[in-house]
Amino acid sequence: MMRLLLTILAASAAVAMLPAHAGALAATATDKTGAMMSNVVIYATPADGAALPPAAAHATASISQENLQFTPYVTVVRTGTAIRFPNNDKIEHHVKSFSSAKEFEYKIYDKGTPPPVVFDKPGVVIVYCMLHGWMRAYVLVVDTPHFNKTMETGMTMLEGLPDGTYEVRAWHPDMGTVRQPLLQRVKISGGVPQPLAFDFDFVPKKLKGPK
Ligand SMILES: [Cu+2]
Repeated sequence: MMRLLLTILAASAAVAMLPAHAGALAATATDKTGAMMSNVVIYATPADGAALPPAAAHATASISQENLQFTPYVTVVRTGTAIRFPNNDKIEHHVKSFSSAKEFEYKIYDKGTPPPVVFDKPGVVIVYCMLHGWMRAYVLVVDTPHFNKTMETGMTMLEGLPDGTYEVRAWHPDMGTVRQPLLQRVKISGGVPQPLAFDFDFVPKKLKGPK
């Protein structure tokens, strides 16, 4: 009986760890022609000053070099995340960023994974390979744990958003560091996912590959 009681207490404690009221956001992104857009980063920050949960102590991500491309093309991380850049090709790459949010460089290397780079400032970081002009990756560093990016379907979900009002931004790599993300305010109050549509006024550039 005692054991059962303890189990019930433990279970209710676990439930109490979750936000009392949490909802979700179902975002879609379309381009100027109405076509669905992938690789759009959607991120939400509390508009009502609500505190964010602390960042994970050792958040990591990975951007690999594979078949003469960076994979994935677009990465979104919370400020403080360490990103590794493994080279899975049999040839050399020279990885470099000139972006003010994070300048770094891995001189020519052809195997293994160099030490990770900690992305400690919010902003857009463009990653180049100095040997292969078409190779490019984008990292958007954001001050919130509530983010995702749209899939081929142009859709994505942000889940586990505590109830409240949010500023939701949508950014595509073609906007670079210059253009501001699209912005909408939305109120989350549990229940069914809140739909939110972002309509961009351009058509994404075609990605370049090895010639
Ligand atoms: Cu390269």
